[in-house]
Amino acid sequence: MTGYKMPKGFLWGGAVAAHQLEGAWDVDGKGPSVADVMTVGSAERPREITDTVEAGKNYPNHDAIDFYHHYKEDIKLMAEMGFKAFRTSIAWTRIFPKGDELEPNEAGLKFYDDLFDECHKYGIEPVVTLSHFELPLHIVHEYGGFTSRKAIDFFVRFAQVCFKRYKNKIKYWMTFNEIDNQSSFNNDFLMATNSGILFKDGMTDEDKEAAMYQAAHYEFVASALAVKEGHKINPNFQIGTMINYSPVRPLTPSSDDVLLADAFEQRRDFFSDVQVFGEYPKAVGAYIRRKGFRPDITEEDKIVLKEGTVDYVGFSYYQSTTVSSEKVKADELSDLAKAVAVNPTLKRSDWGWEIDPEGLRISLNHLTDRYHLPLFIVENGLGAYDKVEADGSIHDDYRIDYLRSHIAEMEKAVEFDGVDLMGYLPWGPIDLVSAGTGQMDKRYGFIYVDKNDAGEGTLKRSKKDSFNWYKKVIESNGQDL
Ligand code: P53
Repeated sequence: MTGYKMPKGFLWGGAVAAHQLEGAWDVDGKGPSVADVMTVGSAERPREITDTVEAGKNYPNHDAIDFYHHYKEDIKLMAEMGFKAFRTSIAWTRIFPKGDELEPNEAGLKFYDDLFDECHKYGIEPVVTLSHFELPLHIVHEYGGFTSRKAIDFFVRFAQVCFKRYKNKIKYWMTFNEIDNQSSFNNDFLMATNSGILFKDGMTDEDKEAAMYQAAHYEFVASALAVKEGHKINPNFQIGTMINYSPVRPLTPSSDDVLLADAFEQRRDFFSDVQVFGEYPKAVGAYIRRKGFRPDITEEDKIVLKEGTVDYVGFSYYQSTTVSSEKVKADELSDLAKAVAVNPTLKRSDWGWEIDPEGLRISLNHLTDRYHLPLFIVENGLGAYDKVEADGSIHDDYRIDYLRSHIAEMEKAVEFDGVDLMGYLPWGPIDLVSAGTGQMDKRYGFIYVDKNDAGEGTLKRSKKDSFNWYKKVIESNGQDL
Protein backbone atom coordinates (compact mmCIF):
# COMPACT_ATOMS: atom_id res chain seq x y z
CA MET A 1 0.00 0.00 0.00
CA THR A 2 1.22 3.49 -0.80
CA GLY A 3 0.89 6.19 1.79
CA TYR A 4 1.93 9.82 1.99
CA LYS A 5 5.35 10.96 3.06
CA MET A 6 5.37 12.68 6.41
CA PRO A 7 7.07 16.06 6.94
CA LYS A 8 10.84 16.21 7.39
CA GLY A 9 11.87 15.46 10.97
CA PHE A 10 8.71 13.47 11.71
CA LEU A 11 9.29 11.45 14.86
CA TRP A 12 8.68 7.79 14.06
CA GLY A 13 9.29 5.46 16.96
CA GLY A 14 7.56 3.78 19.87
CA ALA A 15 6.37 4.33 23.44
CA VAL A 16 6.66 2.51 26.76
CA ALA A 17 6.38 3.26 30.47
CA ALA A 18 9.01 2.49 33.10
CA HIS A 19 6.89 0.25 35.34
CA GLN A 20 5.72 -1.87 32.41
CA LEU A 21 9.14 -2.93 31.21
CA GLU A 22 12.04 -2.04 33.50
CA GLY A 23 11.52 -4.60 36.26
CA ALA A 24 14.24 -4.18 38.94
CA TRP A 25 11.47 -2.84 41.14
CA ASP A 26 13.60 -2.72 44.32
CA VAL A 27 17.05 -2.33 42.80
CA ASP A 28 19.50 0.57 43.35
CA GLY A 29 17.33 2.26 45.93
CA LYS A 30 14.03 2.24 44.04
CA GLY A 31 10.95 2.43 46.27
CA PRO A 32 7.63 0.70 45.65
CA SER A 33 5.09 2.44 43.41
CA VAL A 34 1.38 1.82 43.15
CA ALA A 35 2.14 -0.42 40.14
CA ASP A 36 4.17 -2.70 42.41
CA VAL A 37 1.10 -3.76 44.39
CA MET A 38 -0.97 -4.71 41.34
CA THR A 39 -1.37 -8.41 40.65
CA VAL A 40 -1.81 -10.09 37.29
CA GLY A 41 -5.35 -10.12 35.85
CA SER A 42 -6.83 -11.11 32.51
CA ALA A 43 -9.36 -9.92 29.92
CA GLU A 44 -12.13 -10.99 32.35
CA ARG A 45 -10.49 -10.57 35.74
CA PRO A 46 -9.33 -7.13 36.97
CA ARG A 47 -5.96 -6.72 38.66
CA GLU A 48 -6.07 -6.72 42.42
CA ILE A 49 -4.46 -3.78 44.24
CA THR A 50 -3.05 -5.04 47.53
CA ASP A 51 -1.95 -2.96 50.53
CA THR A 52 1.53 -4.33 50.64
CA VAL A 53 3.44 -6.86 48.59
CA GLU A 54 1.91 -10.17 49.69
CA ALA A 55 3.79 -13.45 49.55
CA GLY A 56 2.64 -15.93 46.93
CA LYS A 57 1.02 -13.34 44.63
CA ASN A 58 2.16 -12.60 41.10
CA TYR A 59 3.09 -8.92 40.68
CA PRO A 60 4.17 -8.77 37.04
CA ASN A 61 5.69 -5.29 37.18
CA HIS A 62 8.34 -6.37 39.70
CA ASP A 63 10.49 -8.01 37.05
CA ALA A 64 8.61 -7.13 33.84
CA ILE A 65 10.98 -7.71 30.89
CA ASP A 66 14.00 -6.56 32.89
CA PHE A 67 14.67 -3.65 30.54
CA TYR A 68 16.69 -2.23 33.43
CA HIS A 69 19.41 -4.73 32.60
CA HIS A 70 18.61 -5.26 28.88
CA TYR A 71 18.13 -1.70 27.66
CA LYS A 72 21.27 -1.64 25.52
CA GLU A 73 20.18 -4.67 23.55
CA ASP A 74 16.61 -3.34 23.28
CA ILE A 75 17.53 0.17 22.16
CA LYS A 76 19.84 -1.39 19.57
CA LEU A 77 16.89 -3.29 18.10
CA MET A 78 14.79 -0.12 18.02
CA ALA A 79 17.66 1.66 16.27
CA GLU A 80 17.71 -1.15 13.74
CA MET A 81 14.05 -0.37 12.95
CA GLY A 82 15.16 3.21 12.35
CA PHE A 83 13.49 4.79 15.38
CA LYS A 84 13.78 8.57 15.51
CA ALA A 85 12.18 8.80 18.95
CA PHE A 86 11.56 6.59 21.98
CA ARG A 87 9.03 7.55 24.60
CA THR A 88 9.49 6.26 28.12
CA SER A 89 8.74 7.49 31.62
CA ILE A 90 11.03 8.20 34.52
CA ALA A 91 9.95 5.98 37.40
CA TRP A 92 9.26 8.52 40.15
CA THR A 93 10.29 5.97 42.80
CA ARG A 94 13.77 5.54 41.32
CA ILE A 95 14.35 9.25 41.86
CA PHE A 96 12.34 9.75 45.06
CA PRO A 97 11.76 6.27 46.55
CA LYS A 98 9.03 7.47 48.93
CA GLY A 99 8.08 10.59 47.05
CA ASP A 100 8.32 13.10 49.88
CA GLU A 101 12.11 13.20 50.34
CA LEU A 102 14.03 16.40 49.75
CA GLU A 103 17.06 14.79 48.08
CA PRO A 104 16.91 12.52 45.02
CA ASN A 105 18.45 9.06 44.70
CA GLU A 106 21.59 9.39 42.59
CA ALA A 107 21.55 5.77 41.37
CA GLY A 108 18.10 6.31 39.85
CA LEU A 109 19.17 9.51 38.11
CA LYS A 110 22.25 7.76 36.77
CA PHE A 111 20.19 4.98 35.19
CA TYR A 112 18.24 7.45 33.07
CA ASP A 113 21.42 9.32 32.14
CA ASP A 114 22.77 6.06 30.75
CA LEU A 115 19.51 5.17 29.03
CA PHE A 116 19.17 8.57 27.36
CA ASP A 117 22.84 8.49 26.29
CA GLU A 118 22.24 5.10 24.75
CA CYS A 119 19.31 6.52 22.73
CA HIS A 120 21.31 9.52 21.54
CA LYS A 121 24.13 7.22 20.46
CA TYR A 122 21.77 6.06 17.68
CA GLY A 123 20.22 9.46 17.00
CA ILE A 124 17.04 8.47 18.85
CA GLU A 125 15.31 11.36 20.62
CA PRO A 126 14.03 10.27 24.02
CA VAL A 127 10.55 11.60 24.87
CA VAL A 128 9.71 11.58 28.56
CA THR A 129 6.53 11.21 30.59
CA LEU A 130 7.05 12.31 34.16
CA SER A 131 4.15 10.49 35.80
CA HIS A 132 2.94 7.36 34.07
CA PHE A 133 0.80 5.33 36.54
CA GLU A 134 3.77 5.09 38.93
CA LEU A 135 2.98 7.18 41.99
CA PRO A 136 5.15 6.35 44.98
CA LEU A 137 3.17 3.97 47.20
CA HIS A 138 4.12 6.05 50.23
CA ILE A 139 2.32 9.07 48.74
CA VAL A 140 -0.71 6.87 48.06
CA HIS A 141 -0.89 5.50 51.61
CA GLU A 142 0.29 8.47 53.64
CA TYR A 143 -1.28 11.34 51.72
CA GLY A 144 -4.15 9.81 49.74
CA GLY A 145 -2.32 10.47 46.47
CA PHE A 146 -3.43 13.61 44.67
CA THR A 147 -6.38 14.21 46.99
CA SER A 148 -3.74 16.02 49.04
CA ARG A 149 -2.46 19.45 48.03
CA LYS A 150 0.95 18.33 49.30
CA ALA A 151 1.27 16.03 46.29
CA ILE A 152 1.72 19.17 44.16
CA ASP A 153 5.01 19.98 45.90
CA PHE A 154 6.23 16.39 45.64
CA PHE A 155 5.52 16.25 41.94
CA VAL A 156 7.02 19.65 41.18
CA ARG A 157 10.20 18.75 43.08
CA PHE A 158 10.46 15.52 41.08
CA ALA A 159 9.85 17.41 37.81
CA GLN A 160 12.44 20.07 38.62
CA VAL A 161 15.09 17.51 39.46
CA CYS A 162 14.47 15.74 36.14
CA PHE A 163 14.36 18.97 34.12
CA LYS A 164 17.67 20.15 35.58
CA ARG A 165 19.45 16.84 35.31
CA TYR A 166 18.38 16.06 31.74
CA LYS A 167 18.05 19.56 30.34
CA ASN A 168 20.53 18.85 27.53
CA LYS A 169 19.29 15.32 26.84
CA ILE A 170 15.52 15.70 26.68
CA LYS A 171 13.49 18.21 24.73
CA TYR A 172 9.98 16.64 24.71
CA TRP A 173 8.16 16.07 28.00
CA MET A 174 4.68 15.18 29.17
CA THR A 175 3.52 15.73 32.74
CA PHE A 176 0.76 13.16 33.52
CA ASN A 177 -0.02 10.15 31.36
CA GLU A 178 -3.65 9.92 30.18
CA ILE A 179 -4.75 12.43 32.78
CA ASP A 180 -8.32 12.12 31.48
CA ASN A 181 -8.70 8.40 32.35
CA GLN A 182 -10.05 9.40 35.74
CA SER A 183 -13.19 10.76 34.10
CA SER A 184 -14.21 7.15 34.85
CA PHE A 185 -14.17 8.11 38.52
CA ASN A 186 -15.68 4.87 39.81
CA ASN A 187 -13.05 2.69 38.16
CA ASP A 188 -10.70 1.65 40.99
CA PHE A 189 -7.81 0.84 38.68
CA LEU A 190 -7.91 4.14 36.80
CA MET A 191 -8.18 6.18 40.00
CA ALA A 192 -5.19 4.37 41.47
CA THR A 193 -3.05 4.74 38.37
CA ASN A 194 -3.97 8.36 37.59
CA SER A 195 -4.14 9.89 41.02
CA GLY A 196 -2.98 7.35 43.59
CA ILE A 197 -6.45 7.17 45.12
CA LEU A 198 -7.56 3.96 46.82
CA PHE A 199 -11.26 4.25 47.61
CA LYS A 200 -12.47 3.12 50.99
CA ASP A 201 -15.44 0.78 51.29
CA GLY A 202 -18.78 2.48 51.50
CA MET A 203 -17.91 5.51 49.40
CA THR A 204 -20.70 6.59 47.09
CA ASP A 205 -20.27 7.47 43.44
CA GLU A 206 -20.74 11.12 44.41
CA ASP A 207 -17.87 10.91 46.93
CA LYS A 208 -15.67 9.32 44.30
CA GLU A 209 -16.50 11.91 41.69
CA ALA A 210 -15.82 14.76 44.13
CA ALA A 211 -12.46 13.18 45.01
CA MET A 212 -11.65 12.91 41.33
CA TYR A 213 -12.31 16.59 40.62
CA GLN A 214 -10.14 17.55 43.59
CA ALA A 215 -7.27 15.30 42.53
CA ALA A 216 -7.51 16.42 38.92
CA HIS A 217 -7.33 20.04 40.04
CA TYR A 218 -4.17 19.47 42.06
CA GLU A 219 -2.68 17.66 39.08
CA PHE A 220 -3.52 20.62 36.82
CA VAL A 221 -1.75 22.94 39.24
CA ALA A 222 1.21 20.57 39.59
CA SER A 223 1.46 20.24 35.82
CA ALA A 224 1.21 23.99 35.23
CA LEU A 225 3.89 24.70 37.82
CA ALA A 226 6.10 22.09 36.18
CA VAL A 227 5.57 23.69 32.76
CA LYS A 228 6.52 27.09 34.18
CA GLU A 229 9.62 25.77 35.94
CA GLY A 230 10.62 23.67 32.94
CA HIS A 231 10.55 26.66 30.61
CA LYS A 232 12.77 28.57 33.03
CA ILE A 233 15.29 25.73 33.10
CA ASN A 234 15.34 25.36 29.32
CA PRO A 235 13.21 27.64 27.13
CA ASN A 236 13.45 25.10 24.32
CA PHE A 237 11.58 22.43 26.26
CA GLN A 238 8.34 21.29 24.67
CA ILE A 239 6.04 20.18 27.47
CA GLY A 240 2.74 18.59 26.58
CA THR A 241 -0.48 17.32 28.04
CA MET A 242 -1.12 13.61 27.55
CA ILE A 243 -4.68 12.35 27.16
CA ASN A 244 -6.30 9.07 26.22
CA TYR A 245 -8.30 10.47 23.33
CA SER A 246 -11.36 8.68 22.05
CA PRO A 247 -13.65 10.50 19.63
CA VAL A 248 -17.29 10.18 20.61
CA ARG A 249 -19.91 8.99 18.13
CA PRO A 250 -23.65 9.19 18.76
CA LEU A 251 -25.21 5.75 18.19
CA THR A 252 -28.10 7.31 16.21
CA PRO A 253 -28.74 10.77 14.70
CA SER A 254 -31.33 11.56 17.40
CA SER A 255 -30.82 14.85 19.26
CA ASP A 256 -30.71 12.93 22.55
CA ASP A 257 -27.77 10.90 21.33
CA VAL A 258 -26.01 13.92 19.85
CA LEU A 259 -26.44 15.98 23.03
CA LEU A 260 -25.20 13.05 25.05
CA ALA A 261 -22.16 12.70 22.79
CA ASP A 262 -21.42 16.41 23.35
CA ALA A 263 -21.75 16.13 27.12
CA PHE A 264 -19.58 13.02 27.15
CA GLU A 265 -16.95 14.75 25.04
CA GLN A 266 -16.97 17.83 27.31
CA ARG A 267 -16.45 15.67 30.37
CA ARG A 268 -13.47 13.97 28.74
CA ASP A 269 -11.94 17.01 27.00
CA PHE A 270 -12.12 18.85 30.33
CA PHE A 271 -8.60 17.72 31.26
CA SER A 272 -6.82 18.88 28.12
CA ASP A 273 -9.06 21.98 27.99
CA VAL A 274 -7.67 23.13 31.34
CA GLN A 275 -4.10 22.29 30.39
CA VAL A 276 -4.28 23.99 27.00
CA PHE A 277 -6.44 27.04 27.81
CA GLY A 278 -5.39 27.52 31.43
CA GLU A 279 -8.97 27.76 32.66
CA TYR A 280 -11.97 25.56 33.36
CA PRO A 281 -14.34 25.11 30.43
CA LYS A 282 -17.87 26.46 30.88
CA ALA A 283 -19.73 23.17 30.69
CA VAL A 284 -17.67 21.31 33.29
CA GLY A 285 -17.52 24.37 35.54
CA ALA A 286 -21.31 24.47 35.52
CA TYR A 287 -21.51 20.73 36.11
CA ILE A 288 -19.22 20.87 39.17
CA ARG A 289 -21.28 23.70 40.66
CA ARG A 290 -24.60 22.01 39.96
CA LYS A 291 -23.41 18.80 41.62
CA GLY A 292 -22.38 20.78 44.68
CA PHE A 293 -18.77 19.65 44.58
CA ARG A 294 -16.52 22.21 46.20
CA PRO A 295 -12.96 21.50 45.13
CA ASP A 296 -10.29 23.60 46.77
CA ILE A 297 -9.36 25.99 43.96
CA THR A 298 -7.56 29.17 45.02
CA GLU A 299 -7.17 32.45 43.16
CA GLU A 300 -3.45 31.74 43.03
CA ASP A 301 -4.14 28.37 41.41
CA LYS A 302 -6.08 30.12 38.67
CA ILE A 303 -3.12 32.34 37.87
CA VAL A 304 -0.77 29.35 37.80
CA LEU A 305 -3.06 27.49 35.39
CA LYS A 306 -2.93 30.45 33.00
CA GLU A 307 0.83 30.75 33.26
CA GLY A 308 1.60 27.07 32.77
CA THR A 309 -0.27 26.08 29.63
CA VAL A 310 1.16 23.27 27.54
CA ASP A 311 3.11 23.48 24.29
CA TYR A 312 1.54 20.54 22.48
CA VAL A 313 -1.12 17.88 22.79
CA GLY A 314 0.16 14.34 23.19
CA PHE A 315 -2.42 11.62 23.05
CA SER A 316 -2.97 7.91 22.87
CA TYR A 317 -5.50 6.55 20.44
CA TYR A 318 -6.82 3.03 20.70
CA GLN A 319 -10.51 3.23 19.94
CA SER A 320 -13.49 5.48 19.48
CA THR A 321 -16.45 5.61 21.86
CA THR A 322 -20.09 5.29 20.85
CA VAL A 323 -22.82 6.57 23.15
CA SER A 324 -26.54 5.95 23.41
CA SER A 325 -29.13 7.92 25.38
CA GLU A 326 -31.10 4.77 26.06
CA LYS A 327 -29.90 4.48 29.67
CA VAL A 328 -28.92 8.06 30.41
CA LYS A 329 -29.66 11.51 28.94
CA ALA A 330 -27.12 14.31 28.65
CA ASP A 331 -28.39 16.29 31.65
CA GLU A 332 -28.15 13.28 33.96
CA LEU A 333 -24.75 12.15 32.74
CA SER A 334 -22.40 11.38 35.60
CA ASP A 335 -21.11 7.80 35.33
CA LEU A 336 -19.76 7.87 31.77
CA ALA A 337 -19.84 4.07 31.48
CA LYS A 338 -23.66 4.20 31.47
CA ALA A 339 -23.61 6.07 28.16
CA VAL A 340 -21.31 3.71 26.30
CA ALA A 341 -22.81 1.49 23.61
CA VAL A 342 -21.36 -1.09 21.27
CA ASN A 343 -20.68 0.27 17.80
CA PRO A 344 -22.21 -2.38 15.52
CA THR A 345 -20.02 -1.36 12.56
CA LEU A 346 -16.69 -2.14 14.23
CA LYS A 347 -14.67 -5.27 14.98
CA ARG A 348 -13.11 -5.80 18.40
CA SER A 349 -9.78 -7.09 19.67
CA ASP A 350 -9.55 -10.16 21.92
CA TRP A 351 -9.83 -7.75 24.86
CA GLY A 352 -12.98 -6.14 23.46
CA TRP A 353 -11.31 -2.92 22.26
CA GLU A 354 -13.09 -1.61 19.15
CA ILE A 355 -10.93 -1.19 16.06
CA ASP A 356 -11.62 2.10 14.28
CA PRO A 357 -8.79 3.46 12.08
CA GLU A 358 -10.85 6.38 10.76
CA GLY A 359 -11.37 7.34 14.38
CA LEU A 360 -7.71 8.35 14.43
CA ARG A 361 -8.21 10.83 11.60
CA ILE A 362 -11.34 12.14 13.32
CA SER A 363 -9.29 12.55 16.54
CA LEU A 364 -6.55 14.47 14.76
CA ASN A 365 -9.09 16.83 13.24
CA HIS A 366 -11.05 17.32 16.43
CA LEU A 367 -7.97 18.07 18.52
CA THR A 368 -6.55 20.43 15.90
CA ASP A 369 -9.81 22.36 15.63
CA ARG A 370 -10.19 22.57 19.39
CA TYR A 371 -6.65 23.40 20.46
CA HIS A 372 -4.72 24.89 17.49
CA LEU A 373 -1.56 23.23 18.79
CA PRO A 374 0.86 20.68 17.35
CA LEU A 375 -0.27 17.12 18.06
CA PHE A 376 1.80 14.10 18.96
CA ILE A 377 0.48 10.54 18.73
CA VAL A 378 2.30 8.98 21.66
CA GLU A 379 0.42 5.66 21.75
CA ASN A 380 -1.58 3.50 19.36
CA GLY A 381 -1.63 -0.22 18.74
CA LEU A 382 -3.22 -3.60 19.03
CA GLY A 383 -2.88 -5.85 22.04
CA ALA A 384 -2.98 -9.41 20.68
CA TYR A 385 -1.96 -13.00 21.35
CA ASP A 386 1.05 -14.05 19.28
CA LYS A 387 2.00 -17.56 18.22
CA VAL A 388 5.64 -18.58 18.03
CA GLU A 389 6.19 -21.05 15.16
CA ALA A 390 8.46 -24.07 15.47
CA ASP A 391 11.27 -22.18 13.74
CA GLY A 392 10.85 -19.22 16.12
CA SER A 393 9.15 -16.90 13.62
CA ILE A 394 6.03 -14.90 14.53
CA HIS A 395 3.59 -14.01 11.77
CA ASP A 396 1.69 -11.06 13.22
CA ASP A 397 -0.13 -9.90 10.11
CA TYR A 398 -3.11 -8.78 12.32
CA ARG A 399 -0.79 -6.28 13.99
CA ILE A 400 0.57 -5.05 10.66
CA ASP A 401 -3.01 -4.64 9.36
CA TYR A 402 -4.03 -2.65 12.42
CA LEU A 403 -1.03 -0.34 12.31
CA ARG A 404 -1.10 0.07 8.54
CA SER A 405 -4.74 1.15 8.54
CA HIS A 406 -4.19 3.60 11.39
CA ILE A 407 -1.03 5.07 9.86
CA ALA A 408 -2.90 5.49 6.55
CA GLU A 409 -5.61 7.54 8.29
CA MET A 410 -3.00 9.54 10.19
CA GLU A 411 -1.27 10.37 6.92
CA LYS A 412 -4.54 11.54 5.35
CA ALA A 413 -5.05 13.91 8.28
CA VAL A 414 -1.64 15.45 7.55
CA GLU A 415 -1.96 15.39 3.75
CA PHE A 416 -5.61 16.45 3.32
CA ASP A 417 -6.54 18.16 6.57
CA GLY A 418 -3.32 20.06 7.29
CA VAL A 419 -2.88 18.64 10.79
CA ASP A 420 0.40 19.70 12.43
CA LEU A 421 1.70 16.36 13.68
CA MET A 422 5.00 15.88 15.48
CA GLY A 423 5.28 12.12 15.29
CA TYR A 424 3.89 8.66 15.72
CA LEU A 425 4.95 6.49 18.66
CA PRO A 426 2.98 3.22 18.73
CA TRP A 427 2.61 1.54 22.10
CA GLY A 428 4.94 -1.20 23.29
CA PRO A 429 7.41 -1.65 20.39
CA ILE A 430 8.79 -4.41 22.58
CA ASP A 431 6.37 -6.73 24.44
CA LEU A 432 5.77 -5.53 27.98
CA VAL A 433 3.38 -5.86 30.90
CA SER A 434 -0.13 -4.68 30.06
CA ALA A 435 -1.23 -1.80 32.26
CA GLY A 436 -4.88 -2.76 32.32
CA THR A 437 -4.54 -6.49 32.90
CA GLY A 438 -0.95 -7.06 34.01
CA GLN A 439 -0.58 -9.69 31.33
CA MET A 440 2.49 -10.40 29.22
CA ASP A 441 0.43 -12.29 26.66
CA LYS A 442 -1.46 -9.15 25.64
CA ARG A 443 1.27 -8.15 23.26
CA TYR A 444 1.89 -4.98 21.25
CA GLY A 445 5.51 -5.46 20.19
CA PHE A 446 7.50 -5.62 17.00
CA ILE A 447 9.98 -7.38 19.25
CA TYR A 448 8.80 -10.52 21.01
CA VAL A 449 9.85 -11.23 24.58
CA ASP A 450 9.78 -14.81 25.79
CA LYS A 451 7.73 -14.46 28.97
CA ASN A 452 4.12 -15.42 29.70
CA ASP A 453 1.34 -14.41 32.07
CA ALA A 454 2.60 -16.79 34.75
CA GLY A 455 5.96 -15.03 34.62
CA GLU A 456 7.78 -17.93 32.96
CA GLY A 457 10.23 -17.53 30.09
CA THR A 458 13.83 -16.88 29.13
CA LEU A 459 13.31 -13.14 28.39
CA LYS A 460 14.92 -13.78 25.02
CA ARG A 461 14.08 -11.08 22.44
CA SER A 462 13.17 -11.94 18.82
CA LYS A 463 11.79 -10.12 15.79
CA LYS A 464 8.19 -10.54 14.66
CA ASP A 465 7.18 -10.03 11.00
CA SER A 466 5.99 -6.55 11.96
CA PHE A 467 9.60 -5.62 12.81
CA ASN A 468 10.74 -5.48 9.19
CA TRP A 469 7.44 -4.01 8.06
CA TYR A 470 7.72 -1.06 10.46
CA LYS A 471 11.37 -0.61 9.50
CA LYS A 472 10.26 -0.15 5.89
CA VAL A 473 7.57 2.33 6.90
CA ILE A 474 10.12 4.45 8.73
CA GLU A 475 12.73 4.16 5.97
CA SER A 476 10.22 5.48 3.43
CA ASN A 477 9.00 8.19 5.87
CA GLY A 478 5.52 6.70 5.74
CA GLN A 479 5.16 6.10 2.03
CA ASP A 480 5.69 2.37 1.93
CA LEU A 481 2.89 0.87 4.01
P1 P53 B 1 -3.12 -2.10 28.08
C1 P53 B 1 -7.04 2.18 29.70
C2 P53 B 1 -7.65 2.64 28.57
C3 P53 B 1 -6.88 3.10 27.52
C4 P53 B 1 -5.49 3.11 27.62
O1 P53 B 1 -3.25 -0.61 27.55
C5 P53 B 1 -4.91 2.67 28.77
C6 P53 B 1 -5.68 2.19 29.80
C7 P53 B 1 -5.06 1.63 31.01
O2 P53 B 1 -4.97 0.25 30.84
O3 P53 B 1 -3.59 2.71 28.97
C8 P53 B 1 -2.66 3.15 28.02
O4 P53 B 1 -1.73 -2.26 28.55
C9 P53 B 1 -1.45 3.44 28.84
C10 P53 B 1 -0.41 2.37 28.76
C11 P53 B 1 -1.06 1.04 28.44
C12 P53 B 1 -1.69 1.14 27.07
O5 P53 B 1 -2.62 2.19 27.03
O6 P53 B 1 -4.11 -2.19 29.19
O7 P53 B 1 -0.90 4.70 28.68
O8 P53 B 1 0.30 2.37 29.95
O9 P53 B 1 -0.19 -0.04 28.50
C13 P53 B 1 -2.37 -0.13 26.59
O10 P53 B 1 -3.43 -2.98 26.92
